[in-house]
Amino acid sequence: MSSLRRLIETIQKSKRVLVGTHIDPDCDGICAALVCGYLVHYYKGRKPVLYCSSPIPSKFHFLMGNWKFVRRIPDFDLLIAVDSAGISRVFPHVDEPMREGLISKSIVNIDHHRSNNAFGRVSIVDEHASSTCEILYRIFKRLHIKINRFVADNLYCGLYSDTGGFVYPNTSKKALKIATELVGLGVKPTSLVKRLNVKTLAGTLLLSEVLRTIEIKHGIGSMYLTQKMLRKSRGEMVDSENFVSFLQAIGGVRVSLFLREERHGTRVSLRSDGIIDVDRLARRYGGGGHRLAAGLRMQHNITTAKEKMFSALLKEMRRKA
Ligand SMILES: [Mn+2]
Repeated sequence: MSSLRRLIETIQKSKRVLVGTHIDPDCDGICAALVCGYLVHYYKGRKPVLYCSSPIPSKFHFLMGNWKFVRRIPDFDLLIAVDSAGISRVFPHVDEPMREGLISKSIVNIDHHRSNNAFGRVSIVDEHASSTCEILYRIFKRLHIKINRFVADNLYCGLYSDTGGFVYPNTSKKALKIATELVGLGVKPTSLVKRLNVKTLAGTLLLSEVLRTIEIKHGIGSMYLTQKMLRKSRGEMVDSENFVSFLQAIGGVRVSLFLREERHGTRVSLRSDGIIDVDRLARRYGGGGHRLAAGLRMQHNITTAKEKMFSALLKEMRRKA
């Protein structure tokens, strides 16, 4: 049986469906969850619960229509995990025995991360897809489900943001063709993109603090964000989601390292122009992502994390050279 048939059968058989996206959700993760919510409603005539362990950043609220996400795990018998390379991305804060219990339920896994280990009973993973929304578009097409404006807007936003506005190397002919079709269905790119890219003054002041920390050595650009900067600028962590692109845009920077101080350790974002595979490196530290963009978390403080990551990146670059 095809995985699509199994997907539909599983949805129809289940009583309580939970659609879960990953911690620190990005636009693709949120939009994919909303589109999946619509899909489940289409087959069951009843809305599933949407779940995310983090709050949904307010700039994405306009995409949600009359949907909302819960942060407490409700009782469920089917989980559809979207845009999540592993189950711990959906349930990061639960302890091992509890996670085992959650995993024992029926799971559908829809994702495009290369580090996805095909968990779940039904696994629809395509690492060559630009975004999880691209995979969902194909699912809608194959099932001949009409794409209404709500779905079209969400698919477009997922595609747009995971391709960095149709400029990253994952901007394939397929992705552009889908975008064209979505515009044909009524999507208004100008107004959607304006809302997606809107900045707050506090977030912009935070950026100016972070940019001051830039250091470039041996083709590796690094910068960091501390809790103190957050307080000073009154910005929020979510404001810094795309900061690393400023670093990677600097001429001569081949690899970027962006460190963010969290309550218990450091969050690390990595970008590469192709000289090294940052997904492979991130996986060594329990993280992952894509070949040119990946992330991980370390228990160390920002200074130690920076030293460790810098030398790991340098070693990797010298090995490739
Ligand atoms: Mn994605």
